[in-house]
Amino acid sequence: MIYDAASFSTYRHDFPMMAATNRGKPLVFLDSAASAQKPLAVINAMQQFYSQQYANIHRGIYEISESASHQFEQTRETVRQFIGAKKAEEIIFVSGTTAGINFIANTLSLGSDNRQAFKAGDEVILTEMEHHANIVPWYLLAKRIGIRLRVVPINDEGELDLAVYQSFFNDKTKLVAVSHVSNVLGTINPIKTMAEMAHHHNVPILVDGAQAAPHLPLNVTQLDVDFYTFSAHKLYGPTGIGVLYINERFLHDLPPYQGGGNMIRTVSFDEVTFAKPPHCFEAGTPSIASVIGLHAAINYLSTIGMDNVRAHELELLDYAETQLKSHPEITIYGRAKEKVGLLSFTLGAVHPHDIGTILDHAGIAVRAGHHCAMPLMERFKVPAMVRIAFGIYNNTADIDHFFQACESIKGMFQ
Ligand code: ALA
Repeated sequence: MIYDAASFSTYRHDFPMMAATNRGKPLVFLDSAASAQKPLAVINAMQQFYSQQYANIHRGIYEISESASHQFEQTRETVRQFIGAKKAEEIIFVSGTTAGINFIANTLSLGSDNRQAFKAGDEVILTEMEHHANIVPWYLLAKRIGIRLRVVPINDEGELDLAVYQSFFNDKTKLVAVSHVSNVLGTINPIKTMAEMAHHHNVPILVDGAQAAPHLPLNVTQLDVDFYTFSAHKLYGPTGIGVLYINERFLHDLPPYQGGGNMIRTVSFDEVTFAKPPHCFEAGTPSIASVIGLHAAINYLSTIGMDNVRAHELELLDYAETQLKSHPEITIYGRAKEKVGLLSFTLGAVHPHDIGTILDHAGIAVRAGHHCAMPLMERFKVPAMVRIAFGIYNNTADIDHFFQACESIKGMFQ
């Protein structure tokens, strides 16, 4: 299907929240990077599962449990296709991106038969544009074990300095952990190139895909990454569920992350033997209905086509950037050549929280604050920014509402 703006606009009607109000005004939702709204397809799939098909999985020997297990495992296969993984067992269900990154930080910090545990002096390469979810787990390891964090700087456009990245590799480098897309700048990082450079030095790469999976066609095999993680709730799916892709070259090499039911073969007080991946990494009853909801979200997006999602968001970004020309008082942070559809900004000397509050009263939902990226705020020497972020339901009228509200903000503070 080739992108066509007019037919794309009908997707907005699939989202009941597009008819909601905010502070008594029609909702203008420009905060999809925080969490996306849900289409009826997702809401109905979860409601149907809970009301007609609900049972625990991988345990029951009755029909509805077998059917729930089947749907759960079918979702694994659907995720595999969606992200271009080679095998379904490379897909691990976790509670979200944060859990996926903590999973890798914790399992790599333990050793295995074939791999040394992280030790004092080992280095992990991060970047200046990371979300706290891809900083704090490594900071905790730095405090606990004494690993060293190397931070790749960005230029004023919000692009990584790859020469510095290249220069960081040495025999102490144990991992690269980088976001695919910055949640603040919208920059799309050159993951394939970064993975090639890391692998040249025999270093694995973990990618935080939270802000990429909802916006870009993905192929983890082509990107040749070792670990890739994202959340369902930004992908028009439910909260509390996400995906951790573990490349098969690591699948049998990581120790179990959490112990419990569902991840074992045999248990005695003297010895435990474990299930094969992916099940050995999924202890306890998972968020089954959320996995069903994720399945519906991916089916929904696949019907639209991720190329079309990308085309739509680029069109909105282009429209917003054209409007910006008549708003010189708005400073945009993040002018990378490759971006997704979001804009972070400040407006004159008005505090971003004031802007967020005024927009809120106009019915417009945006994020204002440090965006869980305090080092990036420091890099741009601002305490906070306002961010507008587009989803498949947004249209140019939403952007017009936003700029009209900016006019009134200017009026108030002049
Ligand atoms: N990480 C999400 C955001 O950027 C919550 O808003």
